[in-house]
Amino acid sequence: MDRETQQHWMRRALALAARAEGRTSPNPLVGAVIVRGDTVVGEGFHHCAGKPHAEIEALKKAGNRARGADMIVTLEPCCHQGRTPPCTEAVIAAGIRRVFVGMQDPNPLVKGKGSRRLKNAGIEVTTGILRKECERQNEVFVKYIRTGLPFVTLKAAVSLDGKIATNSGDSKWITGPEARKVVHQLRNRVDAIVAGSGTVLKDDPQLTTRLGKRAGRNPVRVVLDSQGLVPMKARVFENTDRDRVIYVTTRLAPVARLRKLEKAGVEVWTERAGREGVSLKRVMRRLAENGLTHVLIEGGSRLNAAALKARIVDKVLFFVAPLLIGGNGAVSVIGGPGIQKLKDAMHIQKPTLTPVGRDWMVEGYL
Ligand code: AOF
Ligand code: ZN
Repeated sequence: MDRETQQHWMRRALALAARAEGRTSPNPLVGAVIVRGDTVVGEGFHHCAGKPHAEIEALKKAGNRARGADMIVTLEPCCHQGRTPPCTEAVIAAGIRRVFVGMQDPNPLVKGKGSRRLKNAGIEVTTGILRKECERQNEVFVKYIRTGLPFVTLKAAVSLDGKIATNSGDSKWITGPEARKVVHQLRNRVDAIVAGSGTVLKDDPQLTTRLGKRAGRNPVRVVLDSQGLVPMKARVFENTDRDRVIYVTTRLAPVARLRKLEKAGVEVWTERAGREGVSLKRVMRRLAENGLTHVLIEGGSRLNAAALKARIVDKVLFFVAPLLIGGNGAVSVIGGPGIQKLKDAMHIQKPTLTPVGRDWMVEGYL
């Protein structure tokens, strides 16, 4: 199979995998295609953790036609018994002749061993087809499996002069409807959304996914409130029968209120109170341990500053509106003491700029 054909099928596998975006945590997104000559005889993707892997889905579709065929898969096939049996054995048993892999599995249980197992069984394995695209698609899984921490996206909506509200605190709306819709699409794909007490007290947000008629689901809501200032009636605490809500606080919070919140279906995490409230790193680790591997921070200037300082942020997603707000008292997107020297500024890697309605979306990595 020539390089171009391999890439063609890999693009198909990537597109299949993408269908489950936001639904597979803590597992990866994986797509697989089985071809004979130039016809697809089976294809599949991983739907959610605990369900069959992409390779198994594709093999099921292919049936007998898998014998002697080629498999194109975005991630190295697994060779371990996890929630499901090893894919390598199924691939071998089905008589697949060649396997084209997008990226090596960073999971130490599999890493390199999956491919080796296939090769030892006489299957030809080629790795690295559209590797960059495959790694990008699984950036959340890669971070999680390597560090035990979630992949963190910090989202903000700012004016051209970097403000998130006016002098008097008016913040609705800085960006237009198109940009706000993109935010709801993002909420639909992340596992958890984090806000601090400042934002919850000021804006009383719902932190839900609202995509109109189109189906979506709400991420887990996480409220950081080390001092216990957020009132029971805050909208983030609504619909706990449907959504998981985690309230992270410290011993500084009134115990009676915590019991009340728990009665109302809110999960209360009491963390150690450090000099600057709870340790964000600790909270992130705990979220990952709960299978929440993609976390969206929709904080105010204080949480944004704290998250950047704690170095938990992987990606920034700023919606920039062509507005000038001004005012010394108007809050800007990153609070705290900031830096003294420009050489200490954080550099955004691989920034991209995309127009969204009347606004721009600026994306990049830290
Ligand atoms: C998936 N889907 O399509 C592939 C995965 O606990 P398990 O059995 O679901 O195994 C999860 C691991 O399997 C995962 O961390 C990754 O290393 C490997 N491959 N996982 O969820 C798939 N191919
Ligand atoms: Zn597998």
